[in-house]
Amino acid sequence: MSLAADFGRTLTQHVLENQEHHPDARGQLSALLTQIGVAGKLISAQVRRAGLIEVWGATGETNVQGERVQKLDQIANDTFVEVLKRSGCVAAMASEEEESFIAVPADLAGDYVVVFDPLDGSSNIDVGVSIGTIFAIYRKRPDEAVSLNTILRRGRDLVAGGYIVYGSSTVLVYSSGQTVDCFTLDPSSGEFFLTRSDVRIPEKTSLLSTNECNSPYWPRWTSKLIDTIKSRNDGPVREVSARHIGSLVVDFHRNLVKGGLYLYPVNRRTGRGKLRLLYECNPLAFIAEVAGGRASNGEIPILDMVPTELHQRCGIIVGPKADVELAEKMVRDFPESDS
Ligand code: AHM
Ligand code: MG
Repeated sequence: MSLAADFGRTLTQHVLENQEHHPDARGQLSALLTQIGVAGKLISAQVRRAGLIEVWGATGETNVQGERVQKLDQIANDTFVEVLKRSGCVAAMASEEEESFIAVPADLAGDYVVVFDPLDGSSNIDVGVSIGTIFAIYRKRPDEAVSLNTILRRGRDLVAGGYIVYGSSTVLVYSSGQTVDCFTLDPSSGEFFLTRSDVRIPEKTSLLSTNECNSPYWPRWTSKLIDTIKSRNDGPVREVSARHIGSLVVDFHRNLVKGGLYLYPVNRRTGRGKLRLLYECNPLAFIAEVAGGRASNGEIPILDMVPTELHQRCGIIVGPKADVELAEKMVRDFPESDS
């Protein structure tokens, strides 16, 4: 990974220069990625005003410009939907905030299908803690009439994926399969500039991210894995530390850069996971794999899961390859049937 190696290169330049290396390159994917950058800037501007929006919302639903106040996750959703619709590049989309998928009217429809979580980390919105948008892009199958099956695709079919973190700075990360690259928004010029290129996830786990208060609901293997990782601190130097923000996309981004393992296993009592396969797990699994890491539901790679419902949830372990493989081994070694 090189830090700021090409500082000065904008997102648009980078997307256009990369298009010739992409098997799917026809210009529309580049236009779409650029428009996602535009949506990110619009949402970022609203996120920076979040506390004010909340105050205006609480005092009569009208802000100082006389506009109706909406919740931030609604604003983010509407912004993403509108920008994608008008891009001319999208045939269908699905959002974590929408009950059903959206088919784009024929006169505006393009070649791609986009799935997204417009604002991940809902519990952190009102308290000024970092949140983000997650997205993933498929190419629509030729001549396919848009239906639920247009959206229910394996992550392995993705042509691009990424996210935007609204943190101490606004960072857009994307990959179209070759490299993972990060762009930071310069608020004064309104441009995303390349700040990290060809990010590779460190091979060693130095951070552990999980909601440990869920341990009573964890499957057996989870505590065994965490004990094993913590036992690496038996030597004189601390090898692993805990970091958990509670916004998946932000936890993921920090782990990608610094080398962290994120876990949100299924609840052993309900048999259900919390995180959504299409909008959260697949895009991050795609980025993790391109960056040399791994993402698994404990049995198979996340990207190989075949979705059967739009809002399907699953368990996830994502991070450095060796420790995700260790988790998969623990899933095999400590089956629930033995408990
Ligand atoms: P959201 O999409 O409604 O924000 O829910 C997903 C979020 C993740 O960002 C986060 O990691 C997780 O839920 C936290 O859940 P919990 O409070 O159960 O630990
Ligand atoms: Mg989410």
